[in-house]
Amino acid sequence: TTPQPPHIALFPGAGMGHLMPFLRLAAMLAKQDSIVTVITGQPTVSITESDHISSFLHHNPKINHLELQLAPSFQQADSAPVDPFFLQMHHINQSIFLLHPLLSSSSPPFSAIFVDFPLVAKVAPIAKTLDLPIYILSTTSVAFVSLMAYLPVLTSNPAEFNKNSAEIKIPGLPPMAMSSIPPVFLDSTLSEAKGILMNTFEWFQASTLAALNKAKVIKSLPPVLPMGPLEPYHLPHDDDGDQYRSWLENQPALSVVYISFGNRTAMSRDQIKELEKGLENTGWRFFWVLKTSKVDKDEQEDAKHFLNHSFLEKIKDKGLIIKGWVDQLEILRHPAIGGFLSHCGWNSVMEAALEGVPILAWPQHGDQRLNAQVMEDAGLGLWERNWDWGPNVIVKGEEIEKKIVESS
Ligand code: BUP
Repeated sequence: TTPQPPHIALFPGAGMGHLMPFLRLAAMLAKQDSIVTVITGQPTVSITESDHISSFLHHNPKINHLELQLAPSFQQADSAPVDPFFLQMHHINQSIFLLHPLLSSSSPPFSAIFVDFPLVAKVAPIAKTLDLPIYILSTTSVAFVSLMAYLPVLTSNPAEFNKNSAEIKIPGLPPMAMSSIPPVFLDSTLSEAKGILMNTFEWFQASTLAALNKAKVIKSLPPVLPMGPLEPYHLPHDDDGDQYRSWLENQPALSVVYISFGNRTAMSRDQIKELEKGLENTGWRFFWVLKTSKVDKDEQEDAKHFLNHSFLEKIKDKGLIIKGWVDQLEILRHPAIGGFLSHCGWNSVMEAALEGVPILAWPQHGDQRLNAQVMEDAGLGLWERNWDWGPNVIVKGEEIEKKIVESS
């Protein structure tokens, strides 16, 4: 008898930055003749996520889909405004009791489950009762995984951990500013997994990888396996992209700066004005993916209402501003693109590395500052450390202009 192919469950958390690497891995596994089932929390936060899931499944009919219907009893802990994507991670975790019946009733039975790291703590006990090996697919850099692994060690040792000190030292990483440590995701359950699959490649983060795998950070960590950049899948073009495709076709080689801060970073009106000024003064051509709210459902106004009329007049053929989803990888791959002003979401860093596009980093929160440092250390670009985000922090147009010119 021929052996049964393995049946792999893939379980991403919330946001496109988490969904995309899981779907890339799903497509890679399906090509290797595994049976693949993607599990998603429903409803999703953004329209982009639900549209993308539908389109992906439509064009990959061999891949199965299970929906984890989020429990209606879920209550938000307090009424303070919370990032809707973090809230969704919490919501999925609160509804995790629904996962057991989904996993246990599958035919053929599952051979392994690959989960997003914010979900591991809750999925691990369920996987254990089903005797199902659990792996993490990391959506971030090895440096950030090191931090996640090491922080519980630090915090459990008050002699070493002093919140007032400016720096912490983690094996395999340069000393790190205390301020770069994000307060979320800090859970020691990474060691529950059989392996941590990384969307990275060996030399991009060689010393950090070596430190982790030689147990220099913590002893109980499973193998950390670089397998990136994850191979992109292709979905047929939709007509929405025709405008920017033909615009790109008309630009000289390496003449355009691509500007995007990911799918969940909204820019304030004041900061938009400064970025306009900076771009106008550089004289560079640019392709700007503009987001003014965290979740696409909340985007209402047309881009032009946010932008200065004279700016739009002046940049006319030199700049393109798109509000809405674009095919970022296709853009980075285009010969007209010469640079990338990026928030350094990890997928974006890997996509730029894959396509050889230099980055000017403008990270905001979470893992992005650490990713920016990794990106700069690997020689892929520059990070201006003083640039920040927030209601009271505005990076001036002159500074943006100076750095774009300097990094080009
Ligand atoms: Br915006 C945008 N088109 O218009 P990151 C993003 N992407 O293809 P983030 C598009 O989404 P989190 C768009 O190529 C990358 O694969 C992009 O992931 C793609 O950042 C992904 O770069 C975005 O990790 O993710 O969105 O901040 O914070 O959820 O990790």
